[in-house]
Amino acid sequence: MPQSAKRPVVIVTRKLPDVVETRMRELFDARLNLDDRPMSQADLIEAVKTADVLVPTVTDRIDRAVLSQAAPNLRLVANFGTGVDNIDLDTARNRGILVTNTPGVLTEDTADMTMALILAVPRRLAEGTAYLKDGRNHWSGWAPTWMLGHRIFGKRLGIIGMGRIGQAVARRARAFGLQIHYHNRRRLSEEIEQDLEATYWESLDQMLARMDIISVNCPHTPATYHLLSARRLKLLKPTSYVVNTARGEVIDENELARLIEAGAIAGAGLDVFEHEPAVNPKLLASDRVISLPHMGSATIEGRIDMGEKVIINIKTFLDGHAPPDRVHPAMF
Ligand code: 8YV
Repeated sequence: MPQSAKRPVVIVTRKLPDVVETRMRELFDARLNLDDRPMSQADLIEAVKTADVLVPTVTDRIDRAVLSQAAPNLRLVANFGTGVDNIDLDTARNRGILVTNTPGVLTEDTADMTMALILAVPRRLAEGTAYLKDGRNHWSGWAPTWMLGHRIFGKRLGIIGMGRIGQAVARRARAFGLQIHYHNRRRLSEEIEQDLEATYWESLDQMLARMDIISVNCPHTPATYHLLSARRLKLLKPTSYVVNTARGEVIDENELARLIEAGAIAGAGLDVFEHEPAVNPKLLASDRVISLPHMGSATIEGRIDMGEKVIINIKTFLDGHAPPDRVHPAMF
């Protein structure tokens, strides 16, 4: 029998960096998506009928309808990404399908992007560059009261979700002179709090009412869906900014857009949206919002590291060991 016939079938839903695809081809019967056409739900159902391992991304909805069609040979869903809100984890667990993700390798890149937005929105970077690029404008030169933004040094940053990425944001923000505040399901150890000079708020409501900048860094789970609800967004100061590099679903996006338009929130830096790839037109139209197309982990290095993690998870699993990044650690 040719070697490829015995090799496990690994279906990868999107185009990955060449070096990752090459390695996958060496190790597995890798079915790649070289033209990067996003898969439909029907394509995903076909894939789970054939695959031993599925490698989806945030753009694939691996829901109950898909997982319930999986053939018994599908034993692992090795997500290319840290967030696993694209996967119905309960159905996967009930069907004995292991799910892994790629934590850790995109922490610094995502924190950099968060910090970039924390700087860019109050200092109006997008407006400045758009002004110069627009041929209809004739810049007459520097003026003392033009393009004024707000200082971030000394302001209060409230981080929602103080996991790896939240803490990496806190480290950067301290270097820029921001005061670090946070809300998290669990309070951090005293040692980490002291190290980050971070103040814990058990009450998210109370924290929101007192911050100058809010950064969303928690995962999207049923418990965090619309955590920043219409009611909570109204607690923010009119001078405050909201930055989100986590998941759009954590914020009531319509209400955020409405409050920015009404001047009840000063602006936002958003890398993620509630109904991606759709973006609320009010947000796109606003000068006070910087919108990015989900670029938080978009570095060549990061995407190669993510691919490497996916390969390690698949390989250890196929070799009969517990893959390192099990979403349900007890499952193996
Ligand atoms: C990834 C992300 O690029 O890993 C995550 O959770 O949000 C992104 O940075 C994307 O999810 C890949 O599937």
